[in-house]
Amino acid sequence: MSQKRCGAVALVGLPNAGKSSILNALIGQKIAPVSFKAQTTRQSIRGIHTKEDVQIIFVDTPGLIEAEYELQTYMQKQTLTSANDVDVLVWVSDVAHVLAKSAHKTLDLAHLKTLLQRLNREQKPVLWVLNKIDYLSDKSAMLPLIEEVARLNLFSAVIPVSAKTSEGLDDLFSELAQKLPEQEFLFDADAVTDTFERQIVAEFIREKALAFLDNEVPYQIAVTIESFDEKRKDDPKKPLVEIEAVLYVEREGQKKIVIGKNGEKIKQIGIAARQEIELLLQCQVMLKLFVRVQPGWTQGVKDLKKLGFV
Ligand SMILES: Nc1nc2c(ncn2[C@@H]2O[C@H](COP(=O)(O)OP(=O)(O)OP(=O)(O)O)[C@@H](O)[C@H]2O)c(=O)[nH]1
Ligand SMILES: [Mg+2]
Repeated sequence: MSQKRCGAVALVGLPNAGKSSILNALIGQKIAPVSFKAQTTRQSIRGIHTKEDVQIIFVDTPGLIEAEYELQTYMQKQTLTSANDVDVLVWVSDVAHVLAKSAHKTLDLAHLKTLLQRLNREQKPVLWVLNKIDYLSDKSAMLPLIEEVARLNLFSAVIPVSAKTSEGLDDLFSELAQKLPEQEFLFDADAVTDTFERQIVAEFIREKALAFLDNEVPYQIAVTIESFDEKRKDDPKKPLVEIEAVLYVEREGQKKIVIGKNGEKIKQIGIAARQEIELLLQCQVMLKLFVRVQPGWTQGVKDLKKLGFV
């Protein structure tokens, strides 16, 4: 029997690079919130993928930014802690972004080096993933860039992928597998995540708030699950999970915006979130959303803890 390999890999990088999308694509199920807006991920979330003799625990992390308020400080700590806890790091970049910058000679490789040093004090192997290659009509456009970066000796491999089409993800998995320690699996072979369903549900609701609300409002929303009633989940006639969640905002004015005229906005968020949650829980869901004001919650450690950022 061949020896099993198992280990943890953190997906790190700038906001919006597609880290959460890659996690979802790798495990074949959506557990991490995704949006076209930056700073979607606030808390690290783990997805597990097992193939033959290899099990990889992927850790999705918040994108790296300069923190300006307490919530962002919390997010950055999540990323640093996750990077410390794993065996291998994957630096994810948006290929279109990187190519545009390198074409204009604004790609700051020294800055990249500094960011990586901050994340990788123990000098673990780092892979560079160029994501969103589905955007490229000519993939050879990446070659000069890959050669330039190879000369820096920062990365043990460069792997072009697309979370959208899954192209390159098998290569990523195989490359990572070689870098993991030989040891028994830490989870069952069919496990997908060890993150609580409640947390994923709260994140899906926040994801829809990001999708349907503009400006700073969605960034000042925290979602808590007040009740998660599974009593009727195994009802053979009509399986149902009943969920009540609260969207916390910072100000009265924001509460009005989230609710919308005649409650239209919150209804829209609720319908979209319910559809996503039903896919996750594989049964019908009754979702009730409430909006409350917690003044300045993004600014204070005490409020953050109260709202589940521990
Ligand atoms: N075309 C294309 N779009 C992608 C791909 N991967 C991600 N996206 C899009 O890029 C945007 C950002 O994706 P996320 O997965 O939320 O990015 P992230 O790196 O987790 O972002 P943060 O959580 O803010 O750090 C979303 O609109 C995704 O749909 C890809 O391979 N191809
Ligand atoms: Mg994310």
